[in-house]
Amino acid sequence: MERTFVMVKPDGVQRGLVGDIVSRFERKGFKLVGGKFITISQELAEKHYGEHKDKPFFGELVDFITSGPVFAMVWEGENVISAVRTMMGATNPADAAPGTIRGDYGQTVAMNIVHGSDSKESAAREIKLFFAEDELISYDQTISKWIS
Ligand code: DAT
Ligand code: MG
Repeated sequence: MERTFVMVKPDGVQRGLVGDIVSRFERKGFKLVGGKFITISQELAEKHYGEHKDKPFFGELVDFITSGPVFAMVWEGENVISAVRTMMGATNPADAAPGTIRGDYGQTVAMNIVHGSDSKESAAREIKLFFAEDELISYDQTISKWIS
């Protein structure tokens, strides 16, 4: 079963949106297999956003993501990587559809509330960056046969 890395960013935590965001993925039927409330170090931020290191906004991005605690999670489910991206909405909340997390709650690209892996490769990389193997919990849900 596919897994993805999701994180409520410092703005989402400050605005009290952790519960709403977790609830959206729960109601979709995805399974939470890991979660931790942490403040990201400079080093971890630079690794996580390594693909953007040459972009003009890289410094601002690293400052923002380390500016307060985040809620990091791993979610599991059928096509969960692309489904989470769809549920998050476009990178710039100004372009994100109503009903998506960014479309419902965000205004600017610098504070777009939530992160989700964009491919199988980045999901594997990001999960490993934030979670040790024994922090991911395998368990059965009796409801799962009615979901996928
Ligand atoms: P996403 O988070 O949708 O995967 P991304 O990987 O292209 O988007 O960019 C990572 C984050 O960087 C994004 O969530 C917000 C920030 N960002 C992207 N483009 C930006 C820009 N033009 N100005 C400021 N921040 C930007
Ligand atoms: Mg990205």
